[in-house]
Amino acid sequence: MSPSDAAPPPLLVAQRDAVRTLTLNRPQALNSFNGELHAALMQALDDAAADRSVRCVVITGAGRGFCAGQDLSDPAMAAPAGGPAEGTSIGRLIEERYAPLVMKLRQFPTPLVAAVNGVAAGAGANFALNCDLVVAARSASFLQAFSKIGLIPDCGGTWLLPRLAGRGRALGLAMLGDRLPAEQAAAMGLVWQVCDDEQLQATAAALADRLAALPTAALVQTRLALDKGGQVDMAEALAHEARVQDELGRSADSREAVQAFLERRPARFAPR
Ligand code: LHQ
Repeated sequence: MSPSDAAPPPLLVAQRDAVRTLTLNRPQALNSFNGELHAALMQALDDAAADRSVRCVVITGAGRGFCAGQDLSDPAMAAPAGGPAEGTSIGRLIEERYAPLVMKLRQFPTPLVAAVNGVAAGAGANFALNCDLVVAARSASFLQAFSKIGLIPDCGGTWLLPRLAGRGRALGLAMLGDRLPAEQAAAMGLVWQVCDDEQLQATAAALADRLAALPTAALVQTRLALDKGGQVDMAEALAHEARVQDELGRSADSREAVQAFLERRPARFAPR
């Protein structure tokens, strides 16, 4: 077999300055998740997390789609009809693949930008929405495809959608499973920014550069604190803010930033 006969890698990894870009690369199946893509993505996220030169990760898709969720032709999808709820292969698939992926994203040690280049469906939509900032091409769309195949939103959708869009809109999106165009997704609060299709990668790169230039630990603690703030009462949120602020306030990043402000110069942050 010549090298040109080899199957293309399911995920492309590129680095520019402090920004690592991961491109889902199964365009023939709208970058839906099979076992190989899932494993490559988990490994690439671990690699980026371990590489201290990486200060922001951008996730995008090759071809005309972002990600169509679970690959429905994957043999792992063949759950026994009417079988026991516990231990079916679909339940295992979620526990073994999607839940660890979502937890990795929510706890990721750098900011995450989703550059949604086309349709994001099912777990693919909620995968994008689990990133910190979502930039979408104007022609992109979001689709809670689950109800149409007799399932509920997964990949964290049941937690995310009511928080991002409110209960009423979450129910409309999840029950009807309509294609939500990027502009409407932005109006509902799911998406940070919509741009012209040809500007998507440049827009995501500019956003990633801005995030990479900020103190990474503060950005990550911001995500964690906002997620916590949505679940605790004010007293607990205030206590958490005091604890984290105390820790961050003593960090080299914060000290350097304050000093740079006083000296009217740009801050120089050490690798994270
Ligand atoms: C696909 C897929 C796909 C395989 C397009 N699989 N080939 C997790 C774990 C366990 C259980 C279940 O749930 C989950 C989470 C989930 O993600 S469930 C939801 C799974 N995703 C879907 O139900 C979406 C299925 N896809 C679609 O509805 C459409 O393809 C959308 C609306 C995304 C795009 O429509 P079109 O732009 O018209 O494209 P297309 O349908 O023609 O698709 C293009 C190709 O991609 C086509 O292959 P072909 O060989 O005919 O060109 C599709 O078969 C393939 N493809 N999604 N999920």
